[in-house]
Amino acid sequence: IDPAEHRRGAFIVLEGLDRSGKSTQAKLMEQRFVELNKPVKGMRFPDRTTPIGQMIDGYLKSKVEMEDHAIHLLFSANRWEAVAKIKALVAQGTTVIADRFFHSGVVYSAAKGNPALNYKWARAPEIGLPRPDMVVFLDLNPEETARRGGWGAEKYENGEMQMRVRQLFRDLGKKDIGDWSGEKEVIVLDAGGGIEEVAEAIWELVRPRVEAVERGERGSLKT
Ligand code: Z5A
Ligand code: MG
Repeated sequence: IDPAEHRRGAFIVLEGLDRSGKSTQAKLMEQRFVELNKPVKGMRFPDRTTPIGQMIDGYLKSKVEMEDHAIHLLFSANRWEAVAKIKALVAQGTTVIADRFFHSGVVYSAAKGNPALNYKWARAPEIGLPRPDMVVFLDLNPEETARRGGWGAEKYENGEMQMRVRQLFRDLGKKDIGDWSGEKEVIVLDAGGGIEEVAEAIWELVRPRVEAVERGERGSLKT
């Protein structure tokens, strides 16, 4: 391949409350790339398949108790162990779609209300992770996500926690990433419509960003 022709892949993240439709939408987005003949790889966090991921799984299922900072660092470590893979995929031109990434890590820990674990502390172990080209927060009223199947079985799946998480994500929708580009930390998208409708709205946001990456306008993956 001519190096001038070789473009990196994009790194796209879907965030949202529990049951907001992240996994459903990540799959549908992946299919769009496949249909367009663009290489794509889906990933999810926590990745419960690794030894660290299994410890996280035990915590989320309330099989083991863990100190707030300790579990926070495990969630972060679970991302760090995937960094080499993400970078390699993106460098070879494959777009990576992640179902949650570090914004979940920071927001969920900060939402616990532990005075010893504020937003700044929670952000620190995430510094240096690849920065997504776009983070879309699927915004939905927690009362609605609760009506969808399976809610309520895991840690954090209670109304009060979900309300705080939603507020913190909405705040990130107003926060600049801080590199003068004017981009926000996350793009808040109303995810209350039907599955196809939401998929279309996500694609309208993601497609131009992916095309900018393909034209080389966004340079290499930032941290
Ligand atoms: N967590 C953390 O604390 N720190 C971290 O660093 C990370 C995570 C990465 C587990 O996450 C917990 O870990 C989570 C955050 C915390 N705690 N909470 N809450 P997870 O990613 O493993 O689990 P989840 O994503 O929260 O839950 P989920 O069940 O996978 O939800 P989802 O992927 O967003 O939803 P879904 O499976 O696509 O859809 C749920 C159902 O709704 C399903 O039946 C769909 O068919 C239906 N659905 C989807 N879209 C629609 C629409 N548009 N209309 C109607 N019905 C729909
Ligand atoms: Mg999911």
